[in-house]
Amino acid sequence: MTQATAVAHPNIALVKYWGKRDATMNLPATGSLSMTLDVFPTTTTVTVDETLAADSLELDGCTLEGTPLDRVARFLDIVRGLAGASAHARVVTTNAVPTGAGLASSASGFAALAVAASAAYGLDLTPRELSRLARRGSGSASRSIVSGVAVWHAGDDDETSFAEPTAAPDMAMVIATVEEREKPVSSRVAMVRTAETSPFYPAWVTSTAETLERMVDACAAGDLDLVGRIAETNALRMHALIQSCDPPIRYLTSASLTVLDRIEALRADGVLAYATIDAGPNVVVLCDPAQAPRIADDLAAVASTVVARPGPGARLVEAVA
Ligand code: 2P0
Repeated sequence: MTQATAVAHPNIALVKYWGKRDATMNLPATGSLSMTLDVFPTTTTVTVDETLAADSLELDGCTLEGTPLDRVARFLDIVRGLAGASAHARVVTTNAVPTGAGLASSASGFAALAVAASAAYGLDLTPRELSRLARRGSGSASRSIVSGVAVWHAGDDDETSFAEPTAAPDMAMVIATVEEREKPVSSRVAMVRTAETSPFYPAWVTSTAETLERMVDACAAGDLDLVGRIAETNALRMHALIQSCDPPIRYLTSASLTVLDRIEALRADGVLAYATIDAGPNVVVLCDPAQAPRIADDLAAVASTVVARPGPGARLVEAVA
């Protein structure tokens, strides 16, 4: 029996991943760029046990079966394939996300699982190999392997599609939660519908490649204002794209728009603040760390707020042979 425990944090994309080129290998249609957070860690322990008849999954004290377990078991199959192993495993995971904060992301989940499972099955993977492995579980998880700001290269194949650190200015994010319910359509399903039905999808794919180049340059130049402008434009483009599906999908609510209005008002007051929004109604404000408390105070009238800073990449915290 071998056991390993890993911790990983969610990440928020400033250039979004929306669309796949290859669903089997989970290769994205475009590259993306994100900041790994220092809040809401996921801790996952994988115990490889020859006596188990099947894989099992426990999340926050509840035993899960069906789709979540199938997804984890398929991921463990990939790890077993790499390790030449056949034993099943017990996966026990806890999320430190306040219930329904909209950040219980598959990114921290599969990043922690990639690190814990590869160690438990005796693999010694490089950060790049871990990022490629995490990508197979969930695309955005490839970025949570990396500390701070990460660029995930779209790549041409499994070997070339991974995330790695990239130079960036110091920044903070104010997470403004306006709603806690589950999203109506999962990202995975919505991405497929977008590619199949939106006439704007080809334009998204070509324009995002160019956006990513400009974002990497703005980050390297340390130009936080330009980073914010590019990020907000990219996020609103993604939502316009998603809304253009047939049947349409709309993640933004009136509460999201209220936060966007306030961010515009803060900017009019000279505060550096730009919005990004994932596949849900909650808004994340990119800002200068010194101004984060002021922005959080302002938004507290309409949302519950948490300030996040760049956080660590996924890491092994314990391994028992
Ligand atoms: C992102 N999102 O870049 C974008 C923005 C949501 C909105 O990555 O199918 O859960 O597991 O590869 O990683 C959510 O997609 O999708 C996501 P899969 P994932 O953060």
